[in-house]
Amino acid sequence: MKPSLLTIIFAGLFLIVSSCKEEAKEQAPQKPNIVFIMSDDHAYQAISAYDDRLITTPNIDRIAKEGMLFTNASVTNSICAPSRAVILTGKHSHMNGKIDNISPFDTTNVTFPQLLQKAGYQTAMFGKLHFGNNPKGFDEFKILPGQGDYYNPRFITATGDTTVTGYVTDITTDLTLDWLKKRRKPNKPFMLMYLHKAPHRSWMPAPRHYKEFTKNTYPLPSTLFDDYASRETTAGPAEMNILKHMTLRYDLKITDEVLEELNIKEHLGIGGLRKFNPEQRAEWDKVYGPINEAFKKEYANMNDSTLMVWKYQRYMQDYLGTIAAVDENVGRVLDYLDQEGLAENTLVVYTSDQGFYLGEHGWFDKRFMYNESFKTPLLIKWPNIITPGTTEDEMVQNLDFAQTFLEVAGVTAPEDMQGKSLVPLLKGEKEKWDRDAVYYHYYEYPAEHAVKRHYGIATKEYKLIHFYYDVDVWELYDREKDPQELNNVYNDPAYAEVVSEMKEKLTELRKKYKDSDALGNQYIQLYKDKGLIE
Ligand code: SGN
Ligand code: CA
Repeated sequence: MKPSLLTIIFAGLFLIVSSCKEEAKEQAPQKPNIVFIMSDDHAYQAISAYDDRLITTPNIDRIAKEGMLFTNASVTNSICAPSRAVILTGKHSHMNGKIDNISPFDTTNVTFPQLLQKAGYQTAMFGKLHFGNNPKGFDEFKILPGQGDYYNPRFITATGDTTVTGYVTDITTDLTLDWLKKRRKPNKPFMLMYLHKAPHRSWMPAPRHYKEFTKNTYPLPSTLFDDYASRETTAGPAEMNILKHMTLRYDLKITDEVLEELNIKEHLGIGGLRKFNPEQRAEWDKVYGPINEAFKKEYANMNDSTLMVWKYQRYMQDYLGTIAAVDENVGRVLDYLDQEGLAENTLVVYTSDQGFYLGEHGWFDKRFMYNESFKTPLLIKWPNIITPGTTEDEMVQNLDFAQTFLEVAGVTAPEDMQGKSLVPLLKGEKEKWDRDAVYYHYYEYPAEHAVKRHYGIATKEYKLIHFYYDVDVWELYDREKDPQELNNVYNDPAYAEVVSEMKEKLTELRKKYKDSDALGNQYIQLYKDKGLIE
């Protein structure tokens, strides 16, 4: 049957109208892009926007200059994979099941990238995830297996593994920029997770930073020689003291030959050095060879105190050296967003999976609810929404990211997410923010670094912690009078009322977040079932 003239006219009109609609759709303001940058173990003390005594990080600082610096951001469980699970699910560890680095992530959890992908976002992840399984809800991912390697790292992708020669921080950025340049479709919003391995142990800087950083001497933290008084059974037994537990070989790069000559025996392997190719090793030897020679000469004259200081300096040189590359590479990504005109409609976050001890209390590592590992850096820029250069001191947590990103994308968050969208704070609407306390629970014990299981509550003024399992110890800190948390005042009669108020608040918070002793015991049972404890 031949179409009538009228049908042809109607069909033509329909085409014109629908193509206009298409055009209108293309021109409609696009939803904001989200770039989530996270490093591994990056202490706020090593970001100059927070503290410029150790290092200058001009590129990371740009995010605060153009946006907001959070001075009271914390994590709910200060360890890698659990923090990532909290971020992706918007649920506390006891609810998403990822309580430690050991148990696998339960992939039946709903994560915010899955919801954004469903809502039309392009999604990509590059760098360290540390879940033992692949992320869901990503159009593309290239992730490091487990902790990954600093040099010549292998990446897992949806289509197989690939190993790239070079330095992990540079490579993670190359992969990220490659996706932004070549596979991102300009007509859709995107959510990118750009996740650095650095500055995780064993702190291997890029060759271009060897010389500069190994020359430096850093100010000693005032609590480097903490004797753990009033915290004898909690902080005391932790195995993360720089003098006692940081190794010369694996951590501080003293070679087997030197250790043998000095008759020092250590259990930890050679770590990142094993991945060097001969050229990389030669470059490393040029700078670290003389350090080894000097140590060989000085060692005989060292006592505990001078060895502690030497170790601290060596630790800082390498730890901060790795951050120099992170900062440069963050700059590359920010520059790209600026150059492409993307920055204007992109929310950029810089954070770490948790804080870290840079010699405070004599420590490295994290895990405790004490300040340096509980607090995490958080800087966010979002042009036209955040007033540039704002400092925000409200108590926010990594628990809040999922709901924040969903609100930014105009997606309704599932009811069972436990955080709070930060959007009101980003908009400067502080009156809409009513949180006065945050909750914390750490589980990975008995394990490396021997930090006991504990949960607690923090308000701006106080912190109450309960250590359990093989101890039953309560601690209370007056955060205003004792910001370094050196005096546990739990048994001080002057604080009796505070203790009882804080305990009441803690009970309420545990109820609100659905945590309990029964659940804590189930997670202990899990260790028994796995044969990790008797
Ligand atoms: C490794 C490190 C620990 C560190 C954990 C967890 N030891 O096991 O020092 O606490 O990772 O870090 S190492 O000898 O292997 O370097 S996390 O950031 O992944 O949670
Ligand atoms: Ca970490």
